[in-house]
Amino acid sequence: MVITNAQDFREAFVDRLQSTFGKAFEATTRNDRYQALASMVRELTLKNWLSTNRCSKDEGRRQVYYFSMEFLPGRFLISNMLHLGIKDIAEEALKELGIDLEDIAEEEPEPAIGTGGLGRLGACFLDSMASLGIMGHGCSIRFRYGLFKQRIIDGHQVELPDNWLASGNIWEVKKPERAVYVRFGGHVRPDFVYGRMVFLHEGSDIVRAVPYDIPIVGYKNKVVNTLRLWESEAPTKDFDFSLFSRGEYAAAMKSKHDAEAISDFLYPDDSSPEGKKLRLKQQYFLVSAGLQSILRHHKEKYGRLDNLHEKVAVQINDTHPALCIPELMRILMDEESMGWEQAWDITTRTVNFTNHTIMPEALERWSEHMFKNLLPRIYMIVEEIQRRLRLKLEELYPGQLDRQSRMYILKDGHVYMANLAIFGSGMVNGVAKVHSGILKEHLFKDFAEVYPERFTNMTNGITHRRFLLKANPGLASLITSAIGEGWIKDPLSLRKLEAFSGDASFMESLAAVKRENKARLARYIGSATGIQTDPEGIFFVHIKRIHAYKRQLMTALGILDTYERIINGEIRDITPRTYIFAGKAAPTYSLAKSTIKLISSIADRVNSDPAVNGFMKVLFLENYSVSLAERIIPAADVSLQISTASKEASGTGNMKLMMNGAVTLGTMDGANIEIFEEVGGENMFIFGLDPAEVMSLYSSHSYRSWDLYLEDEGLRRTVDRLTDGFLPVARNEFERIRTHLLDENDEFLTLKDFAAFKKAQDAIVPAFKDKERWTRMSLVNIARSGRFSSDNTIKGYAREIWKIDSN
Ligand code: NBG
Repeated sequence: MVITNAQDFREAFVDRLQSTFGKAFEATTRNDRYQALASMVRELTLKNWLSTNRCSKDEGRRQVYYFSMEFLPGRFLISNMLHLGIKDIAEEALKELGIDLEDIAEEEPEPAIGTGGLGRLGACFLDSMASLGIMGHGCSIRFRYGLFKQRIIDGHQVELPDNWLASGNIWEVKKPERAVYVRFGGHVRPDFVYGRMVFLHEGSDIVRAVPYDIPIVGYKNKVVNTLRLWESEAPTKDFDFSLFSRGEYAAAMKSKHDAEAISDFLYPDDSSPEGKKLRLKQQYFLVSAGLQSILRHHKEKYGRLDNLHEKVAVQINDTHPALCIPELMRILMDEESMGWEQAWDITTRTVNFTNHTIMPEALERWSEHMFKNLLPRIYMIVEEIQRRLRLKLEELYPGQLDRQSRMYILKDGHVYMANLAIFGSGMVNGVAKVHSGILKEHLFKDFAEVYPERFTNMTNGITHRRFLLKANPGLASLITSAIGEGWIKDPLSLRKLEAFSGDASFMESLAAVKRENKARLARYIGSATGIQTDPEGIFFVHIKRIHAYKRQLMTALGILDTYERIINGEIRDITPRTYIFAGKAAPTYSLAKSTIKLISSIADRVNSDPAVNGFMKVLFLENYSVSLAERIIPAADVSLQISTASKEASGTGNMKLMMNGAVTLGTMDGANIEIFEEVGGENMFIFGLDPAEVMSLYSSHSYRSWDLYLEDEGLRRTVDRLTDGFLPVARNEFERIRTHLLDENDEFLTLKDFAAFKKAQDAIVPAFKDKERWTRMSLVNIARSGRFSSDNTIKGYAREIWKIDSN
């Protein structure tokens, strides 16, 4: 298929449609059209995929493998078309046929294999690696249901299974011939073979891991990398026939079911021992399957493993894949007969670790008992790693047992995954300057003293190709008309836009693009929720996972307060304001789920009050996803990034919104601090405690939220509104939130920062009304966002951590 113009494309498309579905063009459905188009794009992709694989074979370049429990790639169709350079002609061809590309793209089921920032970052990195010509691949699990689908029913989050693979996935290629086997349970028997000690793993349950590869297309460079997702199966494929023929049907089906359960759900509920065991099984499954296939590939190519660290870099993301360390040791020693010293040297030069949060999730640990039963050989290796760690620490800090034990991997009946990850990695990094600083000075302080050279920072980034070029075509073409298309390959050149701040017609067009994007979002909101919003007003956007530290609660209380001040006549300015929320709460996280209900209740009250609803609207858009983000972000005026300082490792939504010209209302936290360095206080609204203040407040134990509540009348009124019948719900509905704020002493300092938040929010209205000033702020944000392209971040990883060229 050679396509050079719209006419060729149209003919090929109609031909494909008819030959696939055997229907007249007019009779084909939206889904038929999606399938036909996607199959054409896939065909073009596969050709490049083949040549990339060949070329990497020939050149022997170092391959990067990015292990992550989650990836959130979003839909592939339009992005792949853009990267192949065929979007414009395809769009034109489809238009001639009366088909809207954006419309049929909606047919693509969105991969539900991630929850938030960690997964989306992985996807941005894959995009940048491919676009920069780095041989970098993703490694994860093909979760059949992944994360839940969110519905909001009567204001409550309801979780439904997301069967995203129900009608197949056109982008994946199943590779059964590359399947590998992963062992669980059983026992290990040491033996001597030709005078050498070997470890025989007996009586274990075997699970078959089958890879499904998804092509990751580089931007107009013919490079196609791979996202490899593993699916678990029973080794016999169907069920254990010997059990079945003995009449043990239940047992036969159970082993099939147990094997398949590994790749059923992302982050299964781990409040029970069974749930914990399943999570640990998933982690080992991912790591073992991934490494076996990497090593097999490496051996096929080089016939040896002693050069593994020169040709392979493994990046482990959060501690979920930290078992890469003992598993690589196992393969090198048990299967390749390498000695401990050499295997350890290779492992620590191959593996690197990124931490993505300082929340308790960062400190994953497993019961030693469960770990040992499920992974007996890996446990032995971890024991030996611990023994060597202890010897090293005793040498460094003789007799200082407290200090030593803080770094232990095995202690008090648990396996500490972060300690394993740090001790077994070459480099350890956080994801923004402040976060990496906190890792070094607080969370991982002891290790940073032992290995200062190991710790570094890599500030996160986002792909400007998906979040600007694809998501905001109006802005992208305005930028290209002003500075040419060089910014797509060199995002730092967005800086050139600043020269246009005095160009009235450019600035007018910039404001017009934003207005159009807002009008488009308003139409979508109207059709999805029936609520009318005013695109002339301010669009406040707070979109991300719902979590107490991200303080959606503060935004909600702020709306409640503004609303009351308007109806009391304290605020007379009736500039229209629309507050847009989206995000999922973990199914077992009751405070976060109450926050969703609170936002919905405030929405019910405000949106139905004729005194304000002509100019004030509150919305919670359900089922936040990459696609929904792509819809909302281009239309945002104000980006809410208001986490409790020190808690948000980086944030990447802040970067996506900035790049689309939204102005940040935020705290000095995560990458907001670096955004501040770029744009300065004149181009964003900063408020509240900074990380050092928060940490000293915590350590001094001097904060009492009750005192604040009693002292500040305005604050008291707002908090009381939760439970005094003001909202259209039962009075005890938000008791949980009130308890969190007062009796539990407001862990995330929402009340403490509230006055500063109100002030900053109030300052936004006059700034917005000064159209020239606002458009200039917006331009500065866009122009200085290039630093936050994941291309930059990946160049940093390539240079400092993986030690490869990224041309
Ligand atoms: C998230 C952090 C974000 C950060 C992303 C990507 C997890 C566990 N962590 O602040 O909360 O931007 O990781 O690094 O999703």
